[in-house]
Amino acid sequence: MYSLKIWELVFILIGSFLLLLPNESLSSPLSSSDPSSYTNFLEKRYAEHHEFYEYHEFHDSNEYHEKSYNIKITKGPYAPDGFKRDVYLVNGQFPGPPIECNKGDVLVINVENHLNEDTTIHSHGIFQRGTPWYDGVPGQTQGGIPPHKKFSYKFKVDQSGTYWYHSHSRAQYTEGLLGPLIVHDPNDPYLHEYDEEIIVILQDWYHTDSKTLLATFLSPESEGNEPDPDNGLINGKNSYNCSWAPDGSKCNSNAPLAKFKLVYGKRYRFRIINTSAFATFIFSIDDHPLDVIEVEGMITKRHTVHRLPINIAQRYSVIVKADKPKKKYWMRSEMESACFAAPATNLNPLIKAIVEYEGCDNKNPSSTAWSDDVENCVDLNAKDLKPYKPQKVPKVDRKIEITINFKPDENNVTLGYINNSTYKIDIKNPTLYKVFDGVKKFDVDQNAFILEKDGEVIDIILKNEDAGEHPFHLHGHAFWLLGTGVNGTTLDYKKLNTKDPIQRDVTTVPAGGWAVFRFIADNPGVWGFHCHIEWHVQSGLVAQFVELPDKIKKLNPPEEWKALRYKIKEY
Ligand SMILES: [Cu+2]
Repeated sequence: MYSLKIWELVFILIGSFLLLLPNESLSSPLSSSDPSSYTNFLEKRYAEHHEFYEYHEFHDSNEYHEKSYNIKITKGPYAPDGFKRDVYLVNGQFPGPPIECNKGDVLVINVENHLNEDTTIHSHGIFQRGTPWYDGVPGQTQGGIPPHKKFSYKFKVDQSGTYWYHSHSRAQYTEGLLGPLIVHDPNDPYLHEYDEEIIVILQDWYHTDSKTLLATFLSPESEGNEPDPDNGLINGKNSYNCSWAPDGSKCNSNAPLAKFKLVYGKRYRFRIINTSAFATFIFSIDDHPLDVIEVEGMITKRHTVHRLPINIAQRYSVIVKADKPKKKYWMRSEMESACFAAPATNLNPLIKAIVEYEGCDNKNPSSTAWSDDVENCVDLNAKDLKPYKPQKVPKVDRKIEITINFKPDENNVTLGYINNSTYKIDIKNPTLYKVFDGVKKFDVDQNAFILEKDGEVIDIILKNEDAGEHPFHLHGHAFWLLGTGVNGTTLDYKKLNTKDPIQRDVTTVPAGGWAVFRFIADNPGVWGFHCHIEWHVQSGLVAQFVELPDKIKKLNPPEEWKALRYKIKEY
């Protein structure tokens, strides 16, 4: 029998203690500037069909549990699809590593900004109840984190599901400053209906930096046509036809695709996140049906689809059974380029990854795509999604009508308008600071809606006069999606679904159509409401809800946050 020597025991004790330390530093080759040393965390993690995190290691929900992450933001050369360019890296990784916690945890994100520009981190979909200063929106909830400075976000997470974090500063997230944020729930009703989890990050990808793209987009020459992506990625990977790249580019046409290894007989929860700047996708895995069980934090009744439309910033969890013949299959993320304003050239809109069973042969997939028709440029039909548990939807108190459109300004630059007002970011003096000062009126270009009554039930009636569709996102809340419509902006209030609507935080407002969102004004804060097409954020299709200002003023924001006011003067 093997007996422990005393020094071994000491090592084990120290080791166990280190394991118990909540501060999880995501290791990274930060000292290196060699791009080949950068890691793709998602791939590394799932290459060995790894046990997923500690989601089964839930602690007592009554105890205080803090989970903290250190993230270092840098910029460096990287070639996700074989085309080399400068990208943003989080801990030297692209896309950024997953941030995970359990429901009820306090999440701490310590950000080190190693860039020569300011940045922010927004935890998309997290309500920030009691901590509105940590929502990470420059101009609305905080001054940016200055170059080479640190800032910590610390907030309680009383929700669960699939989220993501991303910079909300300029268009940084479109160049890689993003990652998944997953909140596990010991009481998830589906917890025992899958064996492992797999995160799938879909994104569109540009070979030109966002500053250059924005300069063109926000000039008369673009006529409001958004820049089309050059490519798309799955978990930060794809290949590219380098004959399309400009002369002198550093480009390798044989960049590898993402791979997902499955074990026959296991059931997987795929958490799919569209982190694009512009593109909506239709996601599928050949021969494998997808059972939708979660929409942006809301657990739904199982609903089986073969092809899943997913617009920007939307998330779905689907359960996939690995019960098909042991071979390789294509995972497909079809970019809906039909929704683009200008036709894309030199773009392969079919983004693929490989799903392979353990022990299958080495041949490339020869599987064929599902043939189900999916309507272009609209969401998965909300009528097919039902909350897992029945909910009572409160009656409306106040209706806020918002009309959106695009038109040229006095310089002939096409901008986005919310009720005829294009948003101008106040980078020096963001709204939440003003609220603490007692400011009650905001400039017209702040597109601020003030919600003063605690518990008031608000309906946003969004009318889209534009010929394109817009995925709208509300911060600080999930809203009940009461309905959407195409063919005109008039709607019949009596036909809205107030019986069993889903709640989510991003919905596509169809081209020339409408959508109605309901939420309860019970979360003191300044909450952004904007189209999540990043080019439209930059062209002013942004509003904000100043919610319960009297209650905001009773909160105690941290000194570190106060110090960020006026720090960033130019944007
Ligand atoms: Cu938009």
